Amino acid sequence: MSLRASHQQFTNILRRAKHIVVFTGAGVSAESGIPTFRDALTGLWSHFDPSQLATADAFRRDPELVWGWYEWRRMKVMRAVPNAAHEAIAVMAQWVPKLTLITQNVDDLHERAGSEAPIRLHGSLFAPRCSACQRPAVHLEGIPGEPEGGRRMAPPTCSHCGGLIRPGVVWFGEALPEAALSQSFEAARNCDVLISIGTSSLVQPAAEIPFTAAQAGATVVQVNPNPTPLDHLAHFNMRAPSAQLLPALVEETWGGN
Ligand code: BV8
Ligand code: ZN
Repeated sequence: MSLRASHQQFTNILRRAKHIVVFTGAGVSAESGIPTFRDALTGLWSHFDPSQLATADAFRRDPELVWGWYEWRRMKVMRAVPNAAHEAIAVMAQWVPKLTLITQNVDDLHERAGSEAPIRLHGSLFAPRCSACQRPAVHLEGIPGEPEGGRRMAPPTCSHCGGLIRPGVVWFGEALPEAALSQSFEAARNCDVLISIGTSSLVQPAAEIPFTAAQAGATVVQVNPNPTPLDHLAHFNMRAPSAQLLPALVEETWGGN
């Protein structure tokens, strides 16, 4: 099939879709300047392996190092702005009868671009809670400065029980929120199209979601400049950065009419 014909076929599939799932990973925020998980973390954290820092064990062993890392990441997100990919996803939701946004990211750039209530599989940098009694906590106002000494910062303590406040994210080895997980697999089983954007498709159980959609008969589209384990399954592989590709895709599919 010529590239043109497959392109035509592709935009027709999107235009006819009743339910599209958009499934995002760190790559969708890369063009907002937020380092992805697999990029060597920049600057202060370049000699740390994220999967060694993003664990309850690391927080128990060195709460100040782990809290400082998350405050540094939260600061980067607060100083960032949503990019054209986040915005195109929010616009797409206005054209599609039903769009379910599922994100693995812990930043708030989808919401700040206008997407409503994304399903959050791995929590949020903006929902700290007590590591002992689990009560929600609030961050101090304003943007945290570069964590003291560039890497350590004492976590606040819970006003109720004195426990250490932890980031509201799902760490490696922790269970994902049950509701988010079941809603995500339900959407994957019932959608016409699943668009996977900016994820290395390595972290489980999230990485299972596009496979579930394909098994249920959905058309799977991948947007990623690099190869991933999803390559052999995706019906359409768009080898491009999402902030470049998505606005053009939305314009071409829905903009003209
Ligand atoms: C669980 C929150 C069980 C924290 C995250 C084998 C050995 C050891 C462990 C396991 C194993 N098999 C499975 C596991 C379990 C583990 C896992 O999957 N490990 C992997 C590494 C093998 N999973 C877990 O531990 C999960 N929990 O299994 O619990 C359980 C059950 C019941 C009861 C108790 C326990 C929990 C996983 C969640 C971990 N938390 N985040 C934080 O953020 O600090 S995961 C973290 O990595 C991110 O949230 C993200 O979701 C995830 C994956 O990263 P991606 O989003 O894909 O980003 P990545 O950097 O990898 O890739 C970016 C992509 O973007 C690249 O492909 C790149 O090419 C592309 N890109 C770059 N620029 C652009 C772009 N794309 C488009 N445009 C661009 N411009
Ligand atoms: Zn507490």
